[in-house]
Amino acid sequence: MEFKKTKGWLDWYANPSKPKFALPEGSVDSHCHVFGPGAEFPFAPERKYTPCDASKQQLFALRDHLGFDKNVIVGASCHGTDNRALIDALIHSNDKARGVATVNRQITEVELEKMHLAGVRGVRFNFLKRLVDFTPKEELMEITAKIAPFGWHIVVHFEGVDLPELWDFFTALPTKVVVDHMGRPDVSKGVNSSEFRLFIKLLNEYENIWSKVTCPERLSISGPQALNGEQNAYKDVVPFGRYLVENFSNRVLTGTDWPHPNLNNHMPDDGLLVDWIPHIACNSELQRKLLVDNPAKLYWP
Ligand code: 0GY
Repeated sequence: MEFKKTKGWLDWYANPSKPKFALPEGSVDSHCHVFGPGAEFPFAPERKYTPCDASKQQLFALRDHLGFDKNVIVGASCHGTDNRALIDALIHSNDKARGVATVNRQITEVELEKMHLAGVRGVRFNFLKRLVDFTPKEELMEITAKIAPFGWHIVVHFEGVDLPELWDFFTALPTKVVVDHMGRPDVSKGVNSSEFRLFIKLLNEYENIWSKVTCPERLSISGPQALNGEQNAYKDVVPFGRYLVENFSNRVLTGTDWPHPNLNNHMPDDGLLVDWIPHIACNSELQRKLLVDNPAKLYWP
């Protein structure tokens, strides 16, 4: 099937730089996606955007170029609850990828078992209206009850402003819960804003809740340019990432978010994203936890 990309779609960066930061051995890119290819794995009819293709081979080549050892592939919303592209990438990864799937209440134990064998270790609940249609909380709780016996976790994706209304739901989840992109704060409000403080309170009060320290390119207002003559890109997101890495060092993950769906002002050089990591994890112990030990606990125990 031929797909026409969403108007204004930005394709992933073709020739990323080689990072200056040498990732520790065994590092995991804990948030990335595959898109199709559409001709082989068609995008879902209910999708809210149509991306460019981004195949498993291209993802694995990026992994090797940047110096990662493994990937955690998150089923992208353009595939809806069709996990075939994700499973295909997992089973061709030579045990170097684990997955986070999207499922609905019809999912059966047999299907979950097959997914587990392929390397799926979690499901994602997406609360962004521009990405998915609304799913009732009781359906999400039914899914939770089905996946919990497999030892899977739940990845939640929401905007920072929506945390107050989602608080009761998140804190009732019995599994480990991994929050995407630091809870997507509005970085212009600063780390001391009531919005980000509420997210910190969530992590302080619930030890089963983890955070991905990801997507500076998405959250940044200052952008990829060097600021004030200094060399680090996405500098305005650093205080958020550093706070989480230093205060919750055993419950943070990071990753590229390649192929970066729905960015509309620039497409990041993935090499620069790797070079952002030592600004949020400032010593080798924090770097090892963020990149190696923590993902190993969740995905390769
Ligand atoms: C991300 C962010 C986005 C998209 C998705 O599944 C998705 O389509 O997650 C977004 O548009 O902000 O995590 O890749």
